[in-house]
Amino acid sequence: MEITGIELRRIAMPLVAPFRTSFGTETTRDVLLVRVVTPEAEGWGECVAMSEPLYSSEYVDAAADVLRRFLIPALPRELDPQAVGPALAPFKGHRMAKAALEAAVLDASLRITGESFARYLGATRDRVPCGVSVGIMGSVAELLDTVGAYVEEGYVRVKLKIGPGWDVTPVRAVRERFGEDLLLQVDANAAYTLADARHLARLDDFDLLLIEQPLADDDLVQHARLARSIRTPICLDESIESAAHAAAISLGACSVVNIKPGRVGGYLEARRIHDLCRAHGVAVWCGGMLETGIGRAANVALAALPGFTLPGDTSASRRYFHTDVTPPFELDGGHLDVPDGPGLGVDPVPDVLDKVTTATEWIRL
Ligand code: SMG
Ligand code: MG
Repeated sequence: MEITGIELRRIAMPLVAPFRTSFGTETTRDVLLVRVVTPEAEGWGECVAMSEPLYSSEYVDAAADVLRRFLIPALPRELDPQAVGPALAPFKGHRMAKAALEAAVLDASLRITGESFARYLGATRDRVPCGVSVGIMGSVAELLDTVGAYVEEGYVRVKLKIGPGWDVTPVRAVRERFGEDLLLQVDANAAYTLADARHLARLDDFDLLLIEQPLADDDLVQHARLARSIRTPICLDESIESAAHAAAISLGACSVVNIKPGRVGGYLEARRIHDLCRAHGVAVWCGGMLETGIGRAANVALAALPGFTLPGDTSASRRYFHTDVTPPFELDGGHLDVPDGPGLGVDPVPDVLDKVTTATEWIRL
């Protein structure tokens, strides 16, 4: 099956509430969608790059540029998901852009064969338990209200974004209010240095599941040192961009890995990291990048693999958007159902998609 063309579509998705992390505040999700068209089916991929290079070096304009200039021209015309990674490998980095293109090819291909993402990836469950990621707030009172509402909705695990000046106090307040049974973890998005080790050790009192990415992306050796001086397990996010990086586990730099398909260059590499971690008895969970229903469908499929033993940042559509571009993912007893239709198993709603579209570009192959 030949690919006839590829559409790059930019959409602007206002968030239900601003999402503040240690590196910035998102109010509208600026998303690049990739649509791969063949005579028999089309497939969608969502690029998780943010509008500014603050989470990682990637950003949406750069992703669109590298796709049109290098990645799409190098893509084999024959629709073959396994061939995408090797064809794009000569181009360094740009993993989020590569992941979106590979996902769109994979979706088109699976829609033709009738297989779901979940089945193709090796999922063993038809629903996945969901956590929620809670941004930095203006006050502890506001944080407690927000967390309370999510707990009420049924989320089985809460992750608090932390940073210098917003760490021990909010974590203690949430632990005291919601008790020992709440599964609780924190994410620093690389906001600390090893000089903060004693301060971070104060979080050991709160029985956290893990602390995610406390130090800089390239501080693998420092993470290994930190791991020896705090009891809270360290989970890496930004640091792990490939299965090769996941070998950081053997350095003692982390004992848990957050797998985000965009960050690692695609769902196939994400599955390789899952397999590697599983073979070493390392827990993994599926991260989130404020995806629309398109990226969420694929993430939920990935999260249904057997090694994903911790709840992921795979929240319901309404946690992010008033109107999602697909029919909404809804929480049911703290879980999301894994789509089982061909490919992603969900389709964008054309009217909604058109309303949020800010630009489209058609690249004929
Ligand atoms: O998709 O629910 C979500 C967001 C989860 O906290 C989340 N993502 O570092 O893990 C992370 C952040 C990255 C995105 S922040 C804008
Ligand atoms: Mg993170």
